[in-house]
Amino acid sequence: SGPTMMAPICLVENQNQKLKVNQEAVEILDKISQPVVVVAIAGMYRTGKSYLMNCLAGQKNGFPLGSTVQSETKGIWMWCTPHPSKPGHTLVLLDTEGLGDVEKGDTKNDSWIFALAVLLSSTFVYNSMGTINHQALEQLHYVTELTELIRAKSSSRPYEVEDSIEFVGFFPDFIWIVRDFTLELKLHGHPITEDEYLENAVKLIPGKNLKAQISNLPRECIRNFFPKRKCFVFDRPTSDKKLLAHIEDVPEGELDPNFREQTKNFCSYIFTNAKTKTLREGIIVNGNRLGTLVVTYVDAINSGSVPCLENAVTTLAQLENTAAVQKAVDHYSKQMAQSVKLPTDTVQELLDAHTASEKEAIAVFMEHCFRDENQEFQKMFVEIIKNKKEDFLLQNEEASVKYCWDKLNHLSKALMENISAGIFFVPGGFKLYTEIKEKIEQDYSQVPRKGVKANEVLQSFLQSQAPIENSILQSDKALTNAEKAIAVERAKKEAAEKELELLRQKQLEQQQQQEAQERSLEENKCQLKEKLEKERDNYVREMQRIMEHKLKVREDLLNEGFRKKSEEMDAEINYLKNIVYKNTKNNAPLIAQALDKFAVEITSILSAPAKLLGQVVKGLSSLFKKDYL
Ligand SMILES: *[C@@H]1O[C@H](CO)[C@@H](O)[C@H](O)[C@H]1NC(C)=O
Ligand SMILES: CC(=O)N[C@H]1CO[C@H](CO)[C@@H](O)[C@@H]1O
Repeated sequence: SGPTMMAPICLVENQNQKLKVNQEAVEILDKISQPVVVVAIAGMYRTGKSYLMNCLAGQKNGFPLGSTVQSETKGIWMWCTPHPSKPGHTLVLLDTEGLGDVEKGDTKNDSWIFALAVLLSSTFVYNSMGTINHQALEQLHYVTELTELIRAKSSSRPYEVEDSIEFVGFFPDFIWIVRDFTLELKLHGHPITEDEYLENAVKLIPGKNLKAQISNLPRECIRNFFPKRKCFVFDRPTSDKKLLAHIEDVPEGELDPNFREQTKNFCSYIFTNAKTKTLREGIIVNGNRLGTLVVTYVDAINSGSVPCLENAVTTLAQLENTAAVQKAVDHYSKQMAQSVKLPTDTVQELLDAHTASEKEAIAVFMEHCFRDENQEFQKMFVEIIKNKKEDFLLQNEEASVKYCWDKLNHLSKALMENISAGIFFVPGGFKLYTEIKEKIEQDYSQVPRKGVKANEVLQSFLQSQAPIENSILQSDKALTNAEKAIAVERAKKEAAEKELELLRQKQLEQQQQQEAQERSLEENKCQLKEKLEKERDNYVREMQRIMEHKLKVREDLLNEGFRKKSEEMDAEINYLKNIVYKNTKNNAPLIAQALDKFAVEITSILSAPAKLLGQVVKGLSSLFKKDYL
């Protein structure tokens, strides 16, 4: 759902040398399930960036402006609005307040604020005054610190590549806004575009001296980390200094027309081009995830460690995969409840419903899970579903036993009473008893939907009758000893046949269960394979993108005459090439390996003995005995 915020709220406070997440702001984010487009604006204080934020939010008042913010909290301010041109998306505006403002105290933690804004945004706007010159680049020294403040991976890399190699994979698009721009857009006398102006400004300065190296550092960082760069220059909004200090109160019409036009262009560029925030490999960030990211990163910073994208993704995955398991299990239970009525006629009928429900549930799990390392969550899911299935089988048996028992109880009531009354202990009593017993069996066979335990319950009943049946036989004076012997033999034979039949039924059911288990395994494997391939393709695509960017940077350096610098990039490029090669379709035994390992583990989960099954009828014969004999 979309948010409605009347005013910005502090998201991360930077005070008393500590960063603190504002819980209230996180709660706002938690409620946003829509994907977010996150635009952060950074820049030295009093560069009028709040005015831009207000325009992006479609309001004039909101982000406190530089001239009135002396008492405002340093840190990151947040404003969420429904995206004006992307339906179903939320635009999250982040304003880094007080960067480089010594009056607001310690500026050391400013680097963290800058790093956080980079990590959280999908478009990063840097706002500066005048021109892009040496001083402006120096003020952007924060970018040079990013390699120390941010990590992509938690584990270390091979020595020849920096961790920052993957920054381009998750860093935001970069926009440089130059305010109060008074120069002409010209290079060597030729008109140039704003973008060309920026590109020219971040060209490296030749020379090996320290001064050149220091000047080049922010330039190199911008070129390396931000593949997509854009520049906007703005005229002075008004020449009236008094108006300038209260620009939020100045009627639109009194502002410089060029400035108004430039602001409009900038906003419409953002609305059309600013991307949905993704972490990497296509993991889309919604408001809820953004909130988790803020908390995870700030926790890392405050605990003295470096915020790491990989760890943040792991944290997110833990949370969301737990929820994915729950959603999938709920779906299974719901489907089962809808598709079968217990007791079912056969075990197969229940297993078929299980297979169909499980297939859907796996799809629900796959839809919501990501980065399920070692398939830990899927294994958890498989085990829960297995237990649920066994519960259903058990309930099915219980329902059948109860139903059959009730029916048989009812059908044999008069017989039992007559036995107690001694009616059959007369000459010819055995024949009479046998006829009535057979009638009961026949009536019982006519009862519909007795369920899976129909035969077993009957058998149990017949067994419980055997002793009394035998005493009726033995005391029947109408029969000769030979006839009695034949009757005993026949009873034994019938009992043995029924036992055999039950055994066959059990074996069939076991086989059906085995087959259902194999179907579970196959379905889990099949959907996992699809998921792993998709994740692998996303990964390869991302690595390719990073590689393309590196190749471009390398080529630019070569064209600008920095041969040595360009050659220094070869290690990184080869490293990426190798990753892409290893993961490309036909060269990837990795997925096959993962699937094999998964199959072994799942088989052992699925074939673990069920705890209670098969125990239901065992206690039943004693029930018959207790109640009737
Ligand atoms: C039980 O005994 C009564 C009277 O002796 C008889 O009418 C009835 O048919 C008998 N029923 C059964 C099921 O044995
Ligand atoms: C969160 C953080 O990095 N805080 C640091 C802010 O700067 C002071 C030093 O000025 C450090 O002591 C804090 O750890």
